[in-house]
Amino acid sequence: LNQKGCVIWITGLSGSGKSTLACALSRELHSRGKLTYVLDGDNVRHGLNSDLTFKPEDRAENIRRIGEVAKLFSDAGIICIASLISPYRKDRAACRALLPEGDFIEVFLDVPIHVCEQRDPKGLYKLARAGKIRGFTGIDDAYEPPVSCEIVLKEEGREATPPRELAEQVISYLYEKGYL
Ligand code: GGZ
Repeated sequence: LNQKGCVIWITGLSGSGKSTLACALSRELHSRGKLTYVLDGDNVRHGLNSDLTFKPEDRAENIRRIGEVAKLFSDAGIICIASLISPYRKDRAACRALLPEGDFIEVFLDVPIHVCEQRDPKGLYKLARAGKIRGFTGIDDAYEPPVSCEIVLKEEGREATPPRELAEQVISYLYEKGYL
């Protein structure tokens, strides 16, 4: 296997498009003959992390475990794409610290909350506004945006940027840094 592993860590609000981007990125990399693995918060919470809730200490543990698993994939030479809200800076920093310099690539999917709320694909914002979900990220739980990260993908307009275009920006970065 002629491939160096790394972790592409996608952080952002619920509804920002993290899972969609992870999937698009994975496809693009496969089409270039690269081996990838996607660790999606929402999916991993059904299995490995099914014992965890959304209270801050459980989110921290969710992020910690996904960070550790991502490191294993990266060690094995696989490009691991982690997509989870990972709202707290300290937890993301701890995952970064597990990897050799440069191998943790933090991607901030920067979509304003009003846009995420308009999309509301699962109706969760609506439930959170109605007080039926407590501690929802961006409503009554914090999201701490990265202060310095490798890639910022900013979406402002009403029209969502096609995921392939967002994925291409990450791919360019990977070329630049010699991962592709
Ligand atoms: C935020 C929540 C919550 C609360 C359920 N806050 O957009 P989704 O639905 O499909 O993805 C979200 C997912 C968040 O899981 P993560 O593992 O990514 O979060 S974290 O990194 O903070 O551990 C959302 C849904 O679960 N969801 N309750 N209270 N998102």
